[in-house]
Amino acid sequence: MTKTIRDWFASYNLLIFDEIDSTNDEARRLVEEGVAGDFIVWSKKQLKGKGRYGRQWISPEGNLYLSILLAQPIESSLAAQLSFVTAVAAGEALSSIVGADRIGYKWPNDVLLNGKKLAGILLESQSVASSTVLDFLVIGIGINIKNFPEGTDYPATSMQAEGAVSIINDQMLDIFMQHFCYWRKQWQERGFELIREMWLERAINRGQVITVNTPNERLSGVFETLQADGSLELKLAGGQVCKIASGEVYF
Ligand code: BT5
Repeated sequence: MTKTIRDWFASYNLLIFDEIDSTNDEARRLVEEGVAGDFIVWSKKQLKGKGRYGRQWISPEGNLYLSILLAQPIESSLAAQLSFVTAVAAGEALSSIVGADRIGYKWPNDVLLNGKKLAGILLESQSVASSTVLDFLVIGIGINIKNFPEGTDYPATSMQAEGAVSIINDQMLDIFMQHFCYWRKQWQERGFELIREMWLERAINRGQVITVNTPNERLSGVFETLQADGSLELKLAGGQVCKIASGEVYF
């Protein structure tokens, strides 16, 4: 393991691994071991990369696997917004490489390239029971640069497969982190509305009928908008408006 500090984000320590089980798990372990302040765990590959709901994130060498540990206490109600800050940062970073019209967002946490899943985001946090403030937040992001898995529920892709062949892992890290720092600052200074608008501009299938599997039920309706707390607003056939906090979208 080596440790460096990049000049463009001097406030983050960068911890680099050749391989690790999961960068999110390593970030959490490092906090438990007493590492203080914001830091980044970057690994060339993951042996047990994680998606949401205990799913697997397939993580061979050649892609970007990164977790950002934010150490400042944050209101739990604001944490979901950071998932969208991260998606917008990734979307803007990727747009600067592949062109803006090829990038889309799929609620809640996917960045798409040419309509296929290129990147996923996983937020994990810890708080004292009953507290509304999180002790820390881990923002994990995986971006497929060279490889992508076949046969996933939602079609996947990589930058290389879509023709962006010249980018390499550490360039992508640089570009993503520059955008993350910028959009995090925008969010801190101006609030969520700008991020929400940026996300909605590239949200795919807005205004169309979509199906959402929530932990309790399966709902179909028109994808109306993204609410201020990050939930999806769906208008059902009978006109009833539903607010969905977590789930899986199908088109
Ligand atoms: C996500 O979950 O999309 C969040 C993925 C977060 C990964 C990062 S990598 C760095 C950090 N460390 C970790 O351990 N995780 C984070 P979800 O929405 O649940 O999507 C998971 C689903 O996407 C899987 O069930 C597969 O169908 C599909 N999938 C798995 N690996 C993929 C990949 N490399 N590219 C595209 N789709 C993939």
